[in-house]
Amino acid sequence: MNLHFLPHMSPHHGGLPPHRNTPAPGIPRGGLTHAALALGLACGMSQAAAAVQLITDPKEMADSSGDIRTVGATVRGDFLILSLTVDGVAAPSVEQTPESMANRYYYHWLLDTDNNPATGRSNAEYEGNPTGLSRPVGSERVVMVGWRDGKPNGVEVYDPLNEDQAILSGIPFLASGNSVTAVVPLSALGLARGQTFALSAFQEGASDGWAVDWVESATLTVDGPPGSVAAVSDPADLGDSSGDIRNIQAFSLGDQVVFWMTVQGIAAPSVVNTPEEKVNRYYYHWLLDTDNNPATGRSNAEYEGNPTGLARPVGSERVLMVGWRDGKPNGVELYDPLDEDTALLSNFPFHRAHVRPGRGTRSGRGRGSLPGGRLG
Ligand SMILES: [Ca+2]
Ligand SMILES: [Ca+2]
Ligand SMILES: [Ca+2]
Ligand SMILES: [Ca+2]
Repeated sequence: MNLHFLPHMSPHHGGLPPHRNTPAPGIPRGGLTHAALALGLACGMSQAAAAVQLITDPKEMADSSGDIRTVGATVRGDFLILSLTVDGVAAPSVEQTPESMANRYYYHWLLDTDNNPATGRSNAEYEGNPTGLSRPVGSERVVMVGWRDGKPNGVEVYDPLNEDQAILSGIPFLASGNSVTAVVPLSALGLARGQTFALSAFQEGASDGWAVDWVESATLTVDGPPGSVAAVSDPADLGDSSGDIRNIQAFSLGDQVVFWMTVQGIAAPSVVNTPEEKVNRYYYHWLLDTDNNPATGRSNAEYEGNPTGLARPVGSERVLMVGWRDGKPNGVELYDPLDEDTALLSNFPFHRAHVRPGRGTRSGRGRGSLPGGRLG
């Protein structure tokens, strides 16, 4: 589930699901972590606009794809946007990988969040061999996007001193042409606005005897216009332990808009995650008042004849819906709420990011099945 897409028009609407679940009060929600759900729309994405390029790196790898050439980062509100450009194709199909090479690429951004090479995991050496970098970092966080056999293979944030426990998995990323871009909440990185950190990266893939492409580092400040992100918070007020909206955010990324939602419990739970007396059926809607005029479009001041009690109602021209039923997507559409039966777009990709509450393991995913000792 990645973001390299151009949404397609769908002439037929799959039939909108009912727009409400009747919640029952009184379910305790102690001990729950929150989960996020994000989605992006691409319309001729311009990667150059997405992130500032900070680091350049030569061509070194034997594979025609995956050789890091630039690394970039930019801040949008509470998110860090990380990018890489490579030779060839960032996330190639199996056919695009030369026969003598392996379709298995692991991109890593290294974040030295205290800007101190003496703390965290150093990239001055790897598996006992010096990397030869002139400006090594000591990383406190790694953001990894793995790609294997033409599909995502481990997309995570982790502490490199505790690799077996992902801090956040399933983060939104976009692989498009020669670039890959990831969207990570600053909170998962332990970064605060105004602070300085160092950034580096490497790509280790299965080609050419697990050759590694190291890059030098750059130092940057966590800034960027906070006003470029719109954010709204909401209290817990539903009976189900999952699906209760906590926060919505949206920001532009190149030619895309990324919509982000965090909920109580799990955004897209499996059937077993839903309490027995509840229904595994969730419909998330982002309402877009595209002319910023509550008097036009569909008002959310009332719903089915009842006032909603909102202090700042909108009049929506567009609704983005992600439906989830029985542990699977169930209606992923953009529509005009005054003409609900016609989807303007359908089945655009969305991501489900999970904060892991306890001990999660990366074994068997991502680099977990590298030859012994590769993880150091
Ligand atoms: Ca390179
Ligand atoms: Ca450090
Ligand atoms: Ca290099
Ligand atoms: Ca309007």
